[in-house]
Amino acid sequence: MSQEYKIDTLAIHAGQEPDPSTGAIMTPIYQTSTYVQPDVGQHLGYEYSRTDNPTRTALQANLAALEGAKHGLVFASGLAATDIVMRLMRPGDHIVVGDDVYGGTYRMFDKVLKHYGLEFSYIDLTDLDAFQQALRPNTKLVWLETPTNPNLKLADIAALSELAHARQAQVVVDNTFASSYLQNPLALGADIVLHSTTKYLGGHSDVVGGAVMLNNTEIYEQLKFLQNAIGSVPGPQDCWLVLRGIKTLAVRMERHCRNALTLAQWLSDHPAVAQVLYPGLPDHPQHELAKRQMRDFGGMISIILKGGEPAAREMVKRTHLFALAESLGGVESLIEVPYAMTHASTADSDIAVDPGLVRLSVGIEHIDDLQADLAEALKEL
Ligand code: P1T
Repeated sequence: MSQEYKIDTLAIHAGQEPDPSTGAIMTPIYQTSTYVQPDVGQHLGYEYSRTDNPTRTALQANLAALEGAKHGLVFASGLAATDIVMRLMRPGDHIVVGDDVYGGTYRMFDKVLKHYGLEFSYIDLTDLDAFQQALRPNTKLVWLETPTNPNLKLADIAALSELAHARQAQVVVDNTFASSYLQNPLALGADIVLHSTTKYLGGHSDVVGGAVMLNNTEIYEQLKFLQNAIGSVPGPQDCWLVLRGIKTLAVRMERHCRNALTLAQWLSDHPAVAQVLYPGLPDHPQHELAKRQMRDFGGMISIILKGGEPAAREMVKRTHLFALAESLGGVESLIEVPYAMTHASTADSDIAVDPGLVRLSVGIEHIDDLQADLAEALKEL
């Protein structure tokens, strides 16, 4: 499919030709584990579904197109994708990580991979001097989220990539919070883009998945080898759900962004709210970077309540439309307290999450209903 098409069009069509045997416009769910071979050593393109499956092939091509990448690979979850990328590392390698990442990412690095001889430094990547000082001769990888989960800090992908490349380190951007619709890190100089497709790409809170997109064919071959060798692949039905979700990515993201900006502005004036963290607000420390680096400001808002942790825990019990749940990026609004939920594993670490921080995944419901729900929950807090 032509890379000239806009992302809205690619989302619907890339990687998906009508099925040649029936004309079915939707990519079939190839619910098969294996494929008949005409003779020993011959096959019709597929041998075994851990290695490849046509529904997965379609999703991988679609995701690559969304990031303007040559290659895409999908995995059973966002963390499975993270695990595969980290298997490019060798004992003794050093990885610089943003000091604000998903709690599960931190947990994998600190509780699993550290024991395999990898060294991690957690750095505030909004500070380019601190970043440069953190680079060591054995730094092989820079791992960043932007916007970050849950503090919504932004990292300058182009500047960090330039500095990292000067020291022969590769840059991985976890693009989950922005989605491919709002930000394309490879075009800004990053080497690998990673997504939890569970979030905006899937978009309907009905599937768990992960993806990696990149241009470097040599690294792609290594990752593809690992995908098959390790086996953390998604099934065809899960791939199909993500493909289906992506078709409406553009329209969903536009509504997520519009709703979130309206709520962020309104929350900024609310007496119970000490601080609103949203890149679309002019007082966000990286607002100018957000305007340069992102197409729009996203659907995630974090707020810090004046009443601290007790107020945060009370608020999330009171909402009706905003469901108290982990995860994000679905059409329905969610609310949570990262300190006690998604980021509980970062307690006593270099990752600082305010106990009074409430994270909102703003859905695509009507803005009036969402605002009324929050207004009611914040009353006299
Ligand atoms: O849940 P999984 O599909 O394995 O994705 C992990 C992951 C990776 N990167 C980011 C930025 C994420 O936010 C996540 C998952 N996050 C949540 C479940 C959450 O509620 O924050």
